Amino acid sequence: MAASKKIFGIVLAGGEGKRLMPLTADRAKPGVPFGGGYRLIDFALSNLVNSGLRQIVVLTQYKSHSLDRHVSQTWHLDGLLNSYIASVPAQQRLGKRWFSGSADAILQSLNLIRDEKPDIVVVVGADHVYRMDFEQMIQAHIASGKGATVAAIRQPIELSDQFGVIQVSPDDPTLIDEFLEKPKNATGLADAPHEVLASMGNYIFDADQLIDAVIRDGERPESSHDMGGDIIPDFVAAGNAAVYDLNRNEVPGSTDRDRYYWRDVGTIESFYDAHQDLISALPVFNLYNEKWPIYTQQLNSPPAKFVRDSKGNPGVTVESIVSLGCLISGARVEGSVVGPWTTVDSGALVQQSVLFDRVHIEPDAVVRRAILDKNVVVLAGAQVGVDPERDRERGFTVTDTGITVVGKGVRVVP
Ligand code: ADQ
Repeated sequence: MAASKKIFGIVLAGGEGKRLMPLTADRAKPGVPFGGGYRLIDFALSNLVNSGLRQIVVLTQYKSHSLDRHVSQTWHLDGLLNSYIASVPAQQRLGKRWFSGSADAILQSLNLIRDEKPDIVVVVGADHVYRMDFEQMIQAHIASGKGATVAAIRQPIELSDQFGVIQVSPDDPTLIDEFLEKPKNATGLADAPHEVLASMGNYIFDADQLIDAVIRDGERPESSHDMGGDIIPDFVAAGNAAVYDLNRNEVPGSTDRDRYYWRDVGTIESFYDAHQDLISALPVFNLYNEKWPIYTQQLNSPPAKFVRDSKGNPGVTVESIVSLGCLISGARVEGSVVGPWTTVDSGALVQQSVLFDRVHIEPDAVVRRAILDKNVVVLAGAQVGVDPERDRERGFTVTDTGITVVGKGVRVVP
């Protein structure tokens, strides 16, 4: 860890995640299951812990119960040397109000920073799938001499309105000249007109400067109290913000395919696509990198099992991830991610789908290009994801690209 500097980590986990509905109807976005047994927040926390951080707070507020439970049950460090990961719900320390934005979440949590007196604060979002060594970014931050450093990655220009878009100085490619939060019209990069340099929503600050910035921001009634919308533009206006390109980051054990992988999984489409990235033989994002593990709760569950049904039909699964506790009996699962304790029965077919935990697919059911939340039951002979119009009529969410999403506990009838 950056020699002798004291580092404190803040995970912003209070967003509503409206664009992931109905998956966020009952849980905060960082608590949404991902890739079988993981939750989205596991990626940010694994990156921080693998980077050597040992004092981390997770700021939550919106429907945070299952997220809080996951963090407290899974993410305990050993307690030596004052190591901890603490989930801290909004506490209304500055009056009877919730966090009005991500900067306000930090303002309302300043006591946590002041208690530790860190030199440097790492602030990260909680809803991205990626690997990143923050230690290398901290070194770059210290070398830059700036008060803030923003992690960045190139993205297609048509996605500009979803990201903070960075222009670097022509004289110094590490200095941010302009930062526009989610611009409608962005200018492409000089060497790649169809790309922009997008903020990853991960920042490093000199602790004192972050504290001053959020206090100043709290005094501005016109501010939206947002890290990307207000705090970072402030540092940029003062010529005090550096950029750190993910391309400079070397994560141990990364493959050529997943070295610079980063996905914002804030929409159903991107959430679905990120699952597809996991499952091929040469995955675009490799969960099996033991040098930079992605940690999650260790379930006390039996292994997945694949058996023939009573008619002798085999349970067959290809290009898929199947979690602990699953039973695939005389059914076929293709190109799918199957969460813990899910069953797929005789004659059923599951294709290019994402099943959360404890989903039950009864005999002869068909599930195609669908995301099924926890405890969904697809009754015998029922179909989902096969006829988008019918799925819409039944009240399921169907995206423009034809992905059907079925909310928690729904029984899908034939
Ligand atoms: P968004 O992800 O759209 O853009 P936001 O909705 O503020 O920004 O979410 C950022 C993180 O803060 C998420 O982890 C979210 O859970 C959390 N958060 C949001 N509101 C919060 C609140 N009131 N209290 C606590 N936590 C809260 C951001 C940046 C962009 C950048 C993209 C990258 O603003 O500049 O490009 O991330 O995806």
